[in-house]
Amino acid sequence: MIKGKKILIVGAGGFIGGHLTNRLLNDGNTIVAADIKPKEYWFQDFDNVENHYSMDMKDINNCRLVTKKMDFVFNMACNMGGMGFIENNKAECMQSVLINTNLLIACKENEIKKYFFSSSACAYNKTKQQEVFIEGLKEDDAYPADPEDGYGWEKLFSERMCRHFMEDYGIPVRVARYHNIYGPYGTYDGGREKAPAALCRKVIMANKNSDDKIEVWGDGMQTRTFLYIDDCIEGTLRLFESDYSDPINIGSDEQVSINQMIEIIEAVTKTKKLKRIYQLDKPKGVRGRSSNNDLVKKVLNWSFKIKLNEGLKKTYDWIKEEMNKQGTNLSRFTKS
Ligand code: GKE
Repeated sequence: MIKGKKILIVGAGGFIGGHLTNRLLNDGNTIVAADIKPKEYWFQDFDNVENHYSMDMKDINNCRLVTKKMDFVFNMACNMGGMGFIENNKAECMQSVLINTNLLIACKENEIKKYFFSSSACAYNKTKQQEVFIEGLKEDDAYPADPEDGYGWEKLFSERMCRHFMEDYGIPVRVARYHNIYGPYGTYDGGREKAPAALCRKVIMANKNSDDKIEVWGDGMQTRTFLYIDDCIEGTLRLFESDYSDPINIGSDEQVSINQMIEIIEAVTKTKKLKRIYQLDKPKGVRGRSSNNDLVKKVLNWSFKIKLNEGLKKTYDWIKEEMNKQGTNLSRFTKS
C-alpha cells in the first residue's frame, strides 16, 4: 500500500482521477490535485487536498509548479471521451501529448521518484480488431503501429515518450492500457460518455418516459471488455507498486457485445425488453476489442473482481440519482 507519500494527481477532476484521489487520500497520502476543469465540473472534490482548479497542464509552467517536492506523479489527464467524442475531435485529443510531454520534463527537473501514465486500448493496431469476437489483445499487438486515429496515436506516442524518459533520464514509469473503464462519478451525457453510461442513461429515460425503445449506435454486435472503476484503481495501484515498466492491459475477461450489455442492464434493473433502434451512421469504433490478461495476471497477480451485472447496477443507480437531481438539464458535470 502506498502511504505517507506526496502525490500529484493530474486530471483529478475527471472520472478515474477522482476515484484515484479518494483511494490514495484514504490510504494516508498527501495529495495535490490538478485539472483543467473549473471546480464545478470536478466529479469528486475533497477538502483535505490541495486542489488546483482550471489548471491547464499543457502549460509547462503549471507542470513545473505542481510537481515541486512531489514523490509520485499520476498523469490521468487527457481530453477524451467515448467514440462520439474521439471520432469527431482528433486534433483536440492529440493535443494531450503536451500534457504528458511537459509533465515528464517537469518531473525530470523536479526529480520525481515514479511516474504513471494512463494509456488506452485505443493504442492497439486497428487491423487486429476487425472481427466481432477476437482473441484478447496482447500487449505486443500495439505494433506494427496502426492505432485509433487521433486519440490512439497520442496514447501510443506518449507511451513511448515515457519509455524514453525512463531509458535516458532514469525516471521509473508505469503505463496502463485501460479497457473501457466505467462506474459512478463519470460522464453520462453531453457527448463524451462511453457506452456503459450512455446505455444506462437511455434505459433510465425509457423507464421514466414509459418508452418501449432505445437508440443504439451501430448494429449492437460490436464487442468490448469493460472494467469497473474499483477494479481499475486496484489494478493501477498494484501496477504502480510493481517493478513492471512496459505498457500493460488493465481490463476484464468479460467480453460482451453491446446487445449483451443492454440485456444485462435490462435484467439488473428489471426493465422489460426494449426495442432496439440501431443507428448505423453513428460512431462505432473498432468491431471487436477485448483485453488479454495473461501478462497482468502473471506480473501483478491481479484480476478483475466486479462482474458487469454488479458494476452496471451500481452505475445505473448512480446515474439515475444524478438525473433525478438534474431534471431535464444536462448533468452538472457536463461542460457543454
Ligand atoms: N458512446 C456510446 N454511446 N457508444 C455506443 C452507444 C451510445 O449511445 N450505443 C452503442 N455504442 C457503441 C459504440 O458505437 C461502440 O461501438 C461501442 O458502443 C463502445 O463505444 P464507447 O464506449 O464509446 O467507446 P470504445 O470502446 O469504442 O472506445 C473507447 O475505448 C476506451 C478504451 O478501451 C474510447 O472512446 C476511449 O474512451 C477509451 O480509451
